[in-house]
Amino acid sequence: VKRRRLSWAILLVLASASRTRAEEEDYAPEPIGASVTEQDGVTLYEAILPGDLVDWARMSGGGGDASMVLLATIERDDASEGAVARQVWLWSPGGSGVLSQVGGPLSDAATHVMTLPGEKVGQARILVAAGPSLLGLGDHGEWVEVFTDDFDIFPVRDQRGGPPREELLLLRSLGAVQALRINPGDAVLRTAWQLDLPLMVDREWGGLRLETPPVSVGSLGSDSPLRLMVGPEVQGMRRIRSTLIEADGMGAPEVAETWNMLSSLEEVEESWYVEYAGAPALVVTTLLADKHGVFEKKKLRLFSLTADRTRAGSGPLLQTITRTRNWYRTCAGIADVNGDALDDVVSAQPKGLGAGTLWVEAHLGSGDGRFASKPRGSEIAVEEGEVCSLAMDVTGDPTVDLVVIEGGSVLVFPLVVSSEARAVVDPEPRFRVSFETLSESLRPFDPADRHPSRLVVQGRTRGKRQSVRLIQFP
Ligand SMILES: [Ca+2]
Ligand SMILES: [Ca+2]
Repeated sequence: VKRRRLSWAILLVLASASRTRAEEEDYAPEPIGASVTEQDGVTLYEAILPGDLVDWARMSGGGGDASMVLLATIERDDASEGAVARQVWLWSPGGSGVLSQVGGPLSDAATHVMTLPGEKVGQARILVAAGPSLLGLGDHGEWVEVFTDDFDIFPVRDQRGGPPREELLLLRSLGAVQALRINPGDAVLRTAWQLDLPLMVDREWGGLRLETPPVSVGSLGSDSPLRLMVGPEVQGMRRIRSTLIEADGMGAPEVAETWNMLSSLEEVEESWYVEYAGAPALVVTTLLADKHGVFEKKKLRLFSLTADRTRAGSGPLLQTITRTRNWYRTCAGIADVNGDALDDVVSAQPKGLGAGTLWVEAHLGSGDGRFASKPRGSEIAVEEGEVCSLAMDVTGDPTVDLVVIEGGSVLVFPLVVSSEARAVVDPEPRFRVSFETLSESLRPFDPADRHPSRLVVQGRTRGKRQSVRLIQFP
């Protein structure tokens, strides 16, 4: 780090000597590697990669110290040489941080990395999805196919975008979801169970494209049954189908179809599966389907997901209009902000035509599926706070926090939990962690039952290197 600072210092002197040069020429690419620093009141772990990050996964280690497995492109001088190769890296952020290569180069068919606990305690397997193949490391560090499917394979994340439960490897492919585990007898990957999923037809591209709706894992603790949510699938602009899958142990999972009904012809813009009042629920934002007013504001709805054989669809528990114009993104989550042990719905909404501020609103639940007539609200000065999350607890209290990306900074606003308060968050963030650049991605590093979760963001360094950052808030 010292050497880097020194070289930056030299470069800064050079820069001031020749001010006409473009700023991007002033910084040489930083060395590949890992570092740990204290910055802006947080502990910041950073890995600098030679190529672009494609995917990452958390890997549990012995003693509770988790590592991160990264899949990145390989920097090449000769870009015309066909497919860009990819490389897996193992990053152990603890101590001063170690970044090491795993296995040999992969083709650009490699799109995802995943991990699965190994046979021994503290051991894990690193797996790479490349089209319909799952690759694992052979005895000599070479990538070998350990599993194959009929269609391309994708890992399933939890509903916050974080790591799912660890005992099974959950994979989604076209029209199916399956759970793999390592067979204790011969250490071979076997399918524990497989379920067919609905197929949706997408006509957007002039032809027919078959798609499987998104699959996510519920963020209940490891002592609860595994729950997966498939959807939402909107049918005929009024009804929303979600498929709930519950798997207890290794046996065949139970499947329940749930239906919800929008009160008018609406198009679903954003959706989040949540746990509300101890049961699975769905939050969506919508816009009117028949008229697209330029200044139309997004609608917010909360539905409970209950099995429904009639398929009529239950109406929303909560329906409200946001302060956000139709072209901005919002975020929503569940928390108890008045401390009555009943869940409330919180959402963050970019406000105004230019989204110059963020309106944070809480609807207080009264326990019988109803809500207080008047919501709580706070207006905070966040410029274009579109990339936000209300799904993670990063401060450890363990209420979810409002985490927002504003330019190159991560802002954390813990929710105000009080029976009397009118505000939902304080006007100033408790943390403001600033970087050279930040991508539009906020994901938790730790599983949902761990409080606090560390936060994963990515961006570019001054020397334009790919940087992956793990932020640990005190
Ligand atoms: Ca409450
Ligand atoms: Ca918190």
